[in-house]
Amino acid sequence: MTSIRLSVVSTDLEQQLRRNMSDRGHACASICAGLSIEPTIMPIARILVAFAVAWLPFAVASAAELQVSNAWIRLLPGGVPAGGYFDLRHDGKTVVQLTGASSSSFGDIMVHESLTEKGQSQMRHIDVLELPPGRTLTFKPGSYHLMLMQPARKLNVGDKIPMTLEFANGERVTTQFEVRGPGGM
Ligand SMILES: [Cu+2]
Repeated sequence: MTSIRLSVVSTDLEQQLRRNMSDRGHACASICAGLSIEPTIMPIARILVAFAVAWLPFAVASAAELQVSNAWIRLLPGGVPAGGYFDLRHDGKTVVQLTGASSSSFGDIMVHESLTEKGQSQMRHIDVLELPPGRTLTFKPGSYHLMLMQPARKLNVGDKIPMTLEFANGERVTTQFEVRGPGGM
């Protein structure tokens, strides 16, 4: 539970820092896009980072029920929305429901499933994806994927993009997604 509270705190804080920056009338688009923080705000940020690091051992211990691995983004040419893929392992006791994802790097993210119907490949929007205990959910090309739309900036192969998976019980799991080329994997 500690990890949930922690991630919510840091998200709120990031928003607050951004709000502070824009309240003060700074043209901070490029700074915000790079997620760096103005020098005057640094002391607050340092305290918060120290706080987060102090709690890290507890966060890791309690976040173990939901584990994301092999998280990557497939970058496609020509302005096509990128796809987000990962394995989600659930070692908890009850069913969890994945409801969506968010990232400051994308304006809109949807959970989709690719399927072939009558020889036509299509995508279906998914509101809630259930994951029973002891199972691994695999997002991969041709199957479940995160549809990553409205990129905040140009992505490059090798970039690491933080992405937060959101669950119906309020839990949030943030993972770094590695940007790869169309060949992926
Ligand atoms: Cu899609």
